[in-house]
Amino acid sequence: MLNRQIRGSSPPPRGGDGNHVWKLWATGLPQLHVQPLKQKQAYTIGSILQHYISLWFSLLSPIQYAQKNGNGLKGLVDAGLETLPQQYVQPPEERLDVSELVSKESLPTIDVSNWDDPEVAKSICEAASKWGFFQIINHGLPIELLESMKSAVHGFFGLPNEERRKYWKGQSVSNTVFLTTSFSPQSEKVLEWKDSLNFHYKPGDNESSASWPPVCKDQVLDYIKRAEFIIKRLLQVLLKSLDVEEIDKAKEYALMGSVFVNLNYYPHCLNPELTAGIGRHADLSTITLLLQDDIGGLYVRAPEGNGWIHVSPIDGALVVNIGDALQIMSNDRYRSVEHRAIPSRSRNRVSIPIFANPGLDASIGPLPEVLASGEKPIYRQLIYGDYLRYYLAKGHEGKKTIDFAKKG
Ligand SMILES: O=C(O)CCC(=O)C(=O)O
Repeated sequence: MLNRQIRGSSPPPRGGDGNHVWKLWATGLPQLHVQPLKQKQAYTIGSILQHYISLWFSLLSPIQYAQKNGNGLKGLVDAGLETLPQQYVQPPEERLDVSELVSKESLPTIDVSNWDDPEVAKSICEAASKWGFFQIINHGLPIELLESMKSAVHGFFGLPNEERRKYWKGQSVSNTVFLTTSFSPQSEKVLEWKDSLNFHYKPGDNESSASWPPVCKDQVLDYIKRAEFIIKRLLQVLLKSLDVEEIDKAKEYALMGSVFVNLNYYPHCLNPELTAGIGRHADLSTITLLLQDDIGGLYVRAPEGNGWIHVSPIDGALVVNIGDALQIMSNDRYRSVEHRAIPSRSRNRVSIPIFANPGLDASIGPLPEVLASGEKPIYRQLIYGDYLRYYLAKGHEGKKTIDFAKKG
């Protein structure tokens, strides 16, 4: 059977009388399935209008159900899908091909229990240059904190549709949190199998969190504040090796003046091999600190060739990756590397990236310290907010985005 009735806990607001059956036509045209006007019902303008409003809602595609009504992919999956909607089927060239998996290599895992150890600094900088990605252990964040963050994500996405919908992008009750689905649904040809609750945190701002969802607010705030220390230490180490001895206030703003935290939720998927939880992309941050659960599914482009390396979950570890902003500032000494995530067939995967970004009005470009010896700048000077706007206006497209910042 292709169709299943959408039976989310609470249908979106509509003009019907509650008797309507909502049908989901999973892969093709939506199926018409509307209650006829009741026999004894008087044909008032209101009832006729109501009938046509119901007709309109019954034509909803899965995408409208997920997006326009703010139920998200979570709502759509909960409603009971039996096939993968066509809109989520990636073209063959964008599916993860198992023959491209590189199993003999794995990302470096770095023990950072002593940040002042020159060997630790060396490993971090080498990993940032060669791989663009690495995992850190013994970073000081207790396992209970990491577990409580993962539970907080499940807590939020476990809320009924109408509770989650309060934060839906464009109508969120908070100025600094919004819920969204896929990445850039209005400009993507194929949708990504993911919902995400996105937080914008300004370091030092304790007020905006008052409007954050109560079910996860305390955990997110606590986590960001404690993770900030690790981000700072990583940036100090990475910048020192670029001959930047001190990170003053202006540099700090250019490195981490705006912080985004995403609670990513990848519902289980009937055909993970056909879809992408998140498509090939590189981050636009300076660095990203990612907490993933034990399910796995994150793949990183191998340093050589076209292969992909699976980032095996390590209990208590955090994944670190370099973003485009630091690749630009370091004039390619550090690499922002393509990565993607594939959902699980049987479990709902969560991940929590913290993106440390330059301030939106910060001017970024290759650092003077890097160019001091006469090295030619590969990138121009640009306002970070312009890069962000450019990046967000399109679907994911691998490493192409950084060309925007290249010198003409
Ligand atoms: O979920 C993951 O493992 C990766 C998430 C990611 O790449 C992102 O949110 O940009």
